[in-house]
Amino acid sequence: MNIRVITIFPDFFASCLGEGLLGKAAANGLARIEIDNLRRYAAGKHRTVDDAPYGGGPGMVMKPDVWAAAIEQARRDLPGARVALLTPQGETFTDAAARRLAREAGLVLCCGRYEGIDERVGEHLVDEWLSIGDYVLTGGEPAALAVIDAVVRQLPGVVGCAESVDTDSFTAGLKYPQYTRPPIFRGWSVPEPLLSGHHADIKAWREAEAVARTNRLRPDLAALAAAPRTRLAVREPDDWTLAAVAAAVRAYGLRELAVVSGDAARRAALREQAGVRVVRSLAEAARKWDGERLLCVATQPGPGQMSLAQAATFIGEAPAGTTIFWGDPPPGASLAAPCWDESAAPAALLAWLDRVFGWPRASRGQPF
Ligand code: 6GU
Repeated sequence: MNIRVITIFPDFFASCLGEGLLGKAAANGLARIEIDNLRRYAAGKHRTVDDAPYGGGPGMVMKPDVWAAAIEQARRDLPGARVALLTPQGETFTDAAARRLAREAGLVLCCGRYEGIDERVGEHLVDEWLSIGDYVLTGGEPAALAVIDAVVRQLPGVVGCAESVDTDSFTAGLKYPQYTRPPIFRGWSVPEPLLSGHHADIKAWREAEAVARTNRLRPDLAALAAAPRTRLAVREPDDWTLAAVAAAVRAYGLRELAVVSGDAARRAALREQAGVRVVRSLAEAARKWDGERLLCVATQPGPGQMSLAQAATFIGEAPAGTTIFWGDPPPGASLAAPCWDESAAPAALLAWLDRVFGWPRASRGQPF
């Protein structure tokens, strides 16, 4: 992958990019990282890159012509590259964004300074805006380093063990804790299952720890991390609803879509459709899904309805997975509030799913 950083502080990057896995990735030719000095594109003896803001006020604003020349040169040199502006106003950079960017042939990172770049650059010349979190840095350079590090480690071959990239934090919530010898250190012992040598026990312990820790330390990620073990089930959807819920299942990375239909002809037709599980009755299917939780997004008010946050925790806490059902709830089912009329357009269900699985939005890949 070709990465170019455009900056007025080229020296900022030298040592960081030469060290560790980043340095190795560059040496092995897995990532070619170039630092481009923005001043190269500035005219005049002083190579001025900024000017006073229109409307007055403190600070200087980086000039659009200089940035345009640098970005256009980058697009010529790295055809098809994705051009990102680093700004605290950008979409929050996440591990999912790192995986997305790692699939690009090229990446151009434009480091502005905090006072800003002429707005027309961000509006017309770049493909996206990235921020690394809700705090203000003096410039985009430290953010660019963080982005480069996270993207490069996703490139095939950079981290020796591909499995390690997949099992690290955020691919599926937080990572399980690790221990090495000695088995007892200052009276603190290594959890028993890890010493047992039973691979199945170790795997189960690690999965349970990862879920428990995600719930405890990052409850905001709990439902998100549970998406791959969550099924969405709907009863007798019309074509529009079916298309909408299928798109939601893909967008949020849910495990599957199940369609409940009492009509044999409809079931036969639905079975032709790829990626849809077709079932005759929820009760019958639920017996097969034994051990999983069933959560009904309520279509009528009922006792014990869960708030959004409670529902997210409920989903996150279930190691064996959850089926979210939209339709008339069977007696005794867990209910998520608020309630809607099942006959209403499923917009409210989609909004509910977005609140539970679509946050933080940037980590969910493409919006739908
Ligand atoms: Cl990308 N730039 C600056 N200046 N501050 C930030 C940031 C970027 N991300 C978080 N804070």
